[in-house]
Amino acid sequence: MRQRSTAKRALAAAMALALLAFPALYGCAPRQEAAPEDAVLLGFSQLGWESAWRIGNSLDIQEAAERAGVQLMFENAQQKQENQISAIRSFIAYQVDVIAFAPIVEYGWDTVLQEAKDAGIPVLLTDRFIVTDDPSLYVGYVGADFLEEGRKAGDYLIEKADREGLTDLKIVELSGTLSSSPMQQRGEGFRAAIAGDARFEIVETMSGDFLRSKGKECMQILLERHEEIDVLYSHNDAMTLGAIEAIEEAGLEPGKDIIIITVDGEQAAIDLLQAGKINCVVECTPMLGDIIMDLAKKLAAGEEIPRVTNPEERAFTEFDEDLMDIAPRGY
Ligand code: GYE
Repeated sequence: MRQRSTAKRALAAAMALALLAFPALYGCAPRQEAAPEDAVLLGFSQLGWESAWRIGNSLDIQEAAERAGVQLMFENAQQKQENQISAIRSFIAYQVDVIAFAPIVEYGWDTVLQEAKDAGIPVLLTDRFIVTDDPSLYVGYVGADFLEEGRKAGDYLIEKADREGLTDLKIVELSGTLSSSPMQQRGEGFRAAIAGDARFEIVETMSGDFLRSKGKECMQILLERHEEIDVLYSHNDAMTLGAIEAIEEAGLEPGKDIIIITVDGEQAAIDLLQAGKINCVVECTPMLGDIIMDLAKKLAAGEEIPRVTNPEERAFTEFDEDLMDIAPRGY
């Protein structure tokens, strides 16, 4: 680990105070206790606050840092790539031991990541992926396998159609933030699963930016535009919750008139699955904090880490025998 300066400590303390000034954003005030002098200093750039998933992810990272005795500089970019780039630059200026960030979109990181590399600071991608010609710009990725999530969504739909003898299913897709890796890969994995099966047709895809409000707006437009919608495939629960409001306001029954498939697995979606208003929830866990802290410590000690770390994830569906026994989700 590199030498820690007093300036770094002062900044980390100032940032902890800044977090305390906005407790509403976190749901509760994060506790930041004095870390030992040799603690690993981790700069983390979170992309925003768009969903319960994201809030759960931020809280988990802060709590895991405390548990692990890692000193965390946590910056929230309010949904703007340029804010993430500035945050990474400030982490470089303060010579943190490790930088981790959740890239809002796939492209546009090479310059700032080259700066981190030149400064000798390892960068860990968390939650979302980037596209770059130079894979040496980051040391690893920890987060979900979004292609697999999309495939699970498609596999559920095939099972549903097989069991109930359904054909000619018109699908609308609510996609996440344009050019983000979960948006790209959840779409791709789903298409790969249903490819070549004449029972399914995606009639329109619209981006709801992973936001509940936009999910509702998009669904209202889709319901007006299409006479027949049999399936909604939504890239996250927040958009799904908004879309369900639109479906109910249109006098339709979600889960029955329209088959609903969603990704994330936040408590509100599991509740609706149990109530029969959602048919399939593909899990994507935001609880990445402990893995991130473990990897950050290894990187700070100069150890190798795996290139990719995917947490275990499953899908919950209306066909599960243990549907009513799902443990509280915590997000
Ligand atoms: O599915 C969504 C969030 O990047 C996996 O971002 C994450 C996604 C998650 O806004 O709810």
